[in-house]
Amino acid sequence: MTVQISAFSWVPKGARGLVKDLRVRWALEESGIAYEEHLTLPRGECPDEYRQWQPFGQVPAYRDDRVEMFESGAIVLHIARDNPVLSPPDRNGQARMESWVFAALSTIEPRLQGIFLIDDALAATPEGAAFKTRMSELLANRLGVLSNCLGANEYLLGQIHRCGHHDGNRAARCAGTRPAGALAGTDGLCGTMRSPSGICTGAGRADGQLR
Ligand SMILES: N[C@@H](CCC(=O)N[C@@H](CS)C(=O)NCC(=O)O)C(=O)O
Repeated sequence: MTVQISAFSWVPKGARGLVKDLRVRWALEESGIAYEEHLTLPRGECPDEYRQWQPFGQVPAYRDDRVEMFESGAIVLHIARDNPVLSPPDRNGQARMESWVFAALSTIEPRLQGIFLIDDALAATPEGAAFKTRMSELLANRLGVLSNCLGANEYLLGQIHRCGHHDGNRAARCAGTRPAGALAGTDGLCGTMRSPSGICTGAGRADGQLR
């Protein structure tokens, strides 16, 4: 069967290009794996049968002829498994790649979410502004470490092993548009941000989602 991924049939303007099916599209595009979209509706509007596939009613969900699964990180690791474009051939390299995927999801992303979720009304209060500033500092620290690890290299691991780099790019992109100053001192990430091909190498349809 052709690989299927779920996506929302409609996304508000501010969220376009940030929806997490992008991670899966990116891995598939880089691997040259054809896929089709299963479109669904967000939150309470999603049909019950979709929850059999994604219990929280979120996107993305994924299926191929061997597995049916959800959670973007798990899906990306599944795609990367046995795939020399995304995963190093040796066990240690694979372990490093997996480490970066988890770092993206559990070390970097929560810092970003703290800023992303605070709404404008709360951010306008002194407490909200202080919280946002603190979260921006914490995010800048994480992005600084990521930038140091990236150095002058295009990828965190080797030349073509791109898993784990994705969320660094995403975090950098979001940080660039939302928490002012979070990218200070992260030259490597800024360079990647400036280069469209660096953000979305070979990902035609994923690039489409960015618009
Ligand atoms: N941890 C999940 C998070 C998925 C997620 O937050 N998806 C968002 C879109 S970016 C969503 O479906 N939001 C609607 C909702 O939570 O009801 C993953 O990485 O797959």
